Amino acid sequence: MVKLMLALDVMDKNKALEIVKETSEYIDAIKIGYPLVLATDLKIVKEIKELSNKEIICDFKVADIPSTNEKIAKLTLQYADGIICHGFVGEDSVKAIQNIAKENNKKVIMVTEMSHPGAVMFMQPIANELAKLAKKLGVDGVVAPSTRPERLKEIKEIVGEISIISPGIGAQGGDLEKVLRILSNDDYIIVGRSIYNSESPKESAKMYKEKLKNNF
Ligand code: FNU
Repeated sequence: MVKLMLALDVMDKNKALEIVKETSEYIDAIKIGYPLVLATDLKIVKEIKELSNKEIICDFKVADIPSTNEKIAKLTLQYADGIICHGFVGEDSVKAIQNIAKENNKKVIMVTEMSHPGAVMFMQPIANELAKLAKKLGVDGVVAPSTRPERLKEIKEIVGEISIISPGIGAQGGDLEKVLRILSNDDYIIVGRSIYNSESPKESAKMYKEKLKNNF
């Protein structure tokens, strides 16, 4: 079954913990990014891991020189199960993160093409090359857009067995039915606002989980 990753981009600690408790029976993984970590601190990752016992991925889109990437990965992977990085900075920068992740048995997920409209400007033209790099380096996952199913399909064909983590369902308007025809077991959809901003995050998470179970 395709897995459900909750993007927990709220900026209040209690709200974050509440949403995790409410939705945990329906979600498979939690993605924590800058909004929540900057509003609180990195230890929120540890707290949410202990509370939920779910896979926790830090979406820090790390994009620096190898030695700085290494420091960021070390700090993040003390608590998180995986980290998202950019590939456009080059092979050495990604490898630096992979080295830290391997030592700790953690995941590295690389962005190929982003889901927002602006990604067509600079990212889309190089996204297939990034997908090839992801495959060559043997990363544990790639981010590819649910907002452009035809691109999602192309990137999936390039990366083969590597898991896809796909944002864009819900608030960004991605078509879940189309996306589920492309994704396979062990891939993930990422859903944020349409769960945490809904009247009942629990019901919304449940609805997504059921759609994934029934393959729509
Ligand atoms: P929602 N995200 C994204 N597109 O949306 N990491 C990308 O290409 C990408 C991401 C994240 O729209 C975004 O930052 F690489 O509220 C947010 O955390 O469902 C989540 O995926 C989507 O949230």
